[in-house]
Amino acid sequence: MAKSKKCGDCNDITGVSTLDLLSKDLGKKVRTAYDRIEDRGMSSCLFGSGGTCCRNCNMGPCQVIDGVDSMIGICGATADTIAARNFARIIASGTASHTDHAREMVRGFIATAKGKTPHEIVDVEKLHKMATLFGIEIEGREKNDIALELGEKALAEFGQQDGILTMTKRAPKKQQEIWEKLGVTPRGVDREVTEMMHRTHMGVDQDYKNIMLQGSRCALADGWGSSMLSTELTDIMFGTPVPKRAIVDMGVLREDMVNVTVHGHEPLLAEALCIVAEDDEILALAKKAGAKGINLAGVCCTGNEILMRRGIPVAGSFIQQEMVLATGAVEAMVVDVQCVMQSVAQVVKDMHTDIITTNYRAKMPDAIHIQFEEDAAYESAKDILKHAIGNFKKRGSFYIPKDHKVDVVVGFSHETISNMLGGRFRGSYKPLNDNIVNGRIRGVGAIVGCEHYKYSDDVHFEIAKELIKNNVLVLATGCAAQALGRRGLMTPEAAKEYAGKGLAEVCETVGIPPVLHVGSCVDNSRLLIALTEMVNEGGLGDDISQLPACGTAPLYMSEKAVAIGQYFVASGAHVIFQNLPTTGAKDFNNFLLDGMKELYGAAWGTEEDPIKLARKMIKAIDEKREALGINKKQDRVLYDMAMRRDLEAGAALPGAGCGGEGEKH
Ligand code: XCC
Ligand code: SF4
Repeated sequence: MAKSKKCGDCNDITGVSTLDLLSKDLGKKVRTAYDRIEDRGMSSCLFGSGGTCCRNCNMGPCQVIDGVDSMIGICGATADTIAARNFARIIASGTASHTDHAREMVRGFIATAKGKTPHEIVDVEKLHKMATLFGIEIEGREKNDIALELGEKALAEFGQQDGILTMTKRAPKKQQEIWEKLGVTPRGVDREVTEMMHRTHMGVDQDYKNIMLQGSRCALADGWGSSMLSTELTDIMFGTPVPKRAIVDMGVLREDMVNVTVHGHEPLLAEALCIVAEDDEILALAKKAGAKGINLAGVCCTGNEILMRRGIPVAGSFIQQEMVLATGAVEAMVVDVQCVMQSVAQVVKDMHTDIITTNYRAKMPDAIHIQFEEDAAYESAKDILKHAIGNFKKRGSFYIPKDHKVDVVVGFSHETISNMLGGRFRGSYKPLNDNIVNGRIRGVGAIVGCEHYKYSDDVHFEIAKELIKNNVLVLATGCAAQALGRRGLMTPEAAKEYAGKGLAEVCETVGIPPVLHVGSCVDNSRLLIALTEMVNEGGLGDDISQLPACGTAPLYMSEKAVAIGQYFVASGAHVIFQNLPTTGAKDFNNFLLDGMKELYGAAWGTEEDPIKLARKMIKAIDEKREALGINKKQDRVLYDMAMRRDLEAGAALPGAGCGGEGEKH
C-alpha cells in the first residue's frame, strides 16, 4: 500500500525512523493505524466526541443534544448527566486498569517476599520507609519478613471497605483536609471503581457535580492508592531508578542478535526476561542459532519500566508498535496488558515474528499464548526466549533504521531529583524551590500520557521546546517521555540547545537534562510525591494548588490518562488536554474547565494547538508565581563558586550526566 506523509489532513508523521521505514518496501507492505484512519473514511461520531451518546440502558442508545428539549434521553437524562456519566466511566476504567496492574505487582511482591520468584527485595531503605508508613514494625526484623507483611497489608487495601488508603496520608495536609471536607478520600481501591460504575448505571446519580465527586474519589484511589503502591513496591523489588544512560528508537534493534520486544505494562515478566537473557543455556542456544545473544528492547510502558531501572533500550512507543514489527527484525513481541493493538498480530502475519501473549487476561487471535507464572517466572521467561531463538533462523528480509537511535539519560525518580539537586547525602527539594523562587526555573511542567493518530506526532516535542525555552523544567512519563527522548531532549546537552538561560544554568550545573524521564504511567504517582516534597520544603505555599506547576497529556489515547488527569486536578494541579469528550454538555464542560477550581484549587483546561497549549501552561505557572509574590523580576544572580559546589555535590550520582556508568554503545 502506498504511504504518504499525511493521512487525512491532520496527522503528519514527522518521526524520522518511521518515515525512513515507511519509505522502504517492508514499511509500505504493512497496514498500520495511519492506513486504517484513511480507509475508514469517516470522522468520529459527534455525539461520541462530545460525550452525549448514552447507551447505559436498553431504552437507548440515546443521542442527546444539549438545550433541545425534544432531544434529551428517553429516561429524561440531560446532556450534562450523560456526559458526566460517560466521563466518570472513563475514569473508572482507567482506574481499574492501573489498579489491576498494581494488584499483580503486589502479588508478585508477596511471591518475592516468600522467595518464590527470581527477584529480591533490593531497596531496603524504601522497604523500611513504606513499612513504617503502614505501621509495620521494622526493628530487628528480616527484610523478607517485613516485605511479606507490607505486601499483605497493601493487598488488603484493594478490597478494603472503610477507612482510608494509607498512601493518601503522604499528601500535603491541606490536600487531605480538602478531600475529607468534600468526602472524596478513597476508602478502598476496588470499592471506588465499583461505586463509580453503580452510580453511573441508569437511574442512579443524576447530578453531574455529585457524579464527579465520586469521579475524584475513584481517580484518587488510582493515583494515591494503587498506582503509588505499584510504583513503590516495584521499586523495592527491582530497585528505585537512578540516572542511567540508554538509547531509544527503532535503531536499537540488532541485526546480529535475537530481538525480543516487550510490550505492555506489568514489569514482572520483563524483569524475569532481563535476568534469563543472560542465562548460560539461553546464550548457548542463541549462539547455536547463529545470533550473538538476546537483545531485549521495550515498547510502551513496559519499555519505560526496564529503561528506568536497567537502562534497557526502548524500540518504540505506542504509535510505533506496528512499525517496530514492520522492520521484520523482531523474533518475538512479548505482550501482557494494555495498549497492545490487535493489529500487531496482522502486521506479522507473513513474517517469522511471533506475538506472544503471556497473561490470561489478554489474549488475541493469531498470537501464541505462553502463560507467565510469577512463581515459575524463570521457567516461563526461558520458554519465551527459547521460542524467540527458534525464530531467528527464519528471519526473512528486514530493515533496521540503524541510524535512528538517540541517547537519553533517564531514571529521574523523585528520590533522584532530590538527590541530584540537593546532594546525595542531604537530598532535598530546597535547591529546586530556591531556583523557582529566584526565577531561574519558572516552574514545573509535566508532560505525560500517550500518543495517537489524530494530530501530528511532534506535539509533545513542540510543547516541551516551548516550555523549556521559557525556563519551565519538564518532567515526563509514559509514551510522551519516549517521544521526547527520541527528539533528543533527554540529554544534559539539550539544555544548552533548547532551554532558556536560567534553566540551562541549573541543568548545566547539576548535569541534568531539561526534560526528566520520571517513568511509566503508574509512575505519575512519583510526580504526586515530587509535588508534595516541593510543598513540604516550604516557600511555595502550603498545598499543591499553590505551586507554579501545570500538567498536560497531549495526544492522550487511553482511559487511564483521564483517570490520571482527574487525580491531578483533585490533588490541586491544573491539567490541560488537547480535547475532552465533554463539549456536548455545556454546564458539565464548564464545571470541568472552571467550576472544579472552587473545590480543588485546580481545574481541567483544553487547547488543541501545541504552542498555545504550552503558553497556557506557562500562564498558569505565572499566575501561581504572581499569587506567591515571586513573580517580580529578579536581579540575575549567576552562580558563584559556593553555589556551584553546593549543587555539584548532588551531581555525583552513578551514571549521571555525561560519562556516567550506563551502557556504552
Ligand atoms: Fe499506553 Fe502506558 Fe498511554 Fe503509552 S502512555 S499509550 S497508556 S503505554 Ni502510559
Ligand atoms: Fe437513554 Fe436514559 Fe437509557 Fe441512557 S439511561 S440509554 S439516556 S434511556
